[in-house]
Amino acid sequence: MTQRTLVLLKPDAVRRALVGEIIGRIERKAGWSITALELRTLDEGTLEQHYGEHKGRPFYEPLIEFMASGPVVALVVEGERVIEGVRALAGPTDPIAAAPGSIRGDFGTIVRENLIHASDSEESAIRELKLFFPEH
Ligand code: RTP
Ligand code: MG
Repeated sequence: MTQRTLVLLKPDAVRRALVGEIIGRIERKAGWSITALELRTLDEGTLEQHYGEHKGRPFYEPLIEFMASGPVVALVVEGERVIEGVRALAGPTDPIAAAPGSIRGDFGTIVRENLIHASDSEESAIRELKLFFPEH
């Protein structure tokens, strides 16, 4: 089942120069390919749409502020079961709970600054790809 997913390398990944390391892990997965990639600073409107499901939660405001604090790398990854696959490479949300070998487990610090976003379902992927790469 070929899928597409939206991946964001969060501002901490860019600041800590982990972009190459993280993209390398995605590229090494056989059969997956990167079909769009861009460095961009996200505005609050885009972030409010992207993380709208969390509005009202205590971590929402600091999350939006963090995600707007510097450029992110946005990419589209295409391949076999890539939605589930990139989530598995990333590891669980909380880096402390994430196993070594996963991106968050190897490099994550605190739960908010966990380096990577990846769409969590087909519905999310469709919505997020439209938001970030409408022309794609
Ligand atoms: P993401 O949406 O960024 O891919 O991450 P996720 O699915 O693993 O986690 P989610 O529950 O959707 O949370 C979105 C992002 O909000 C930050 N967060 N902070 N308690 C906290 O301080 C807290 N909880 C979540 C993280 O950056 C998380 O990835
Ligand atoms: Mg999420």
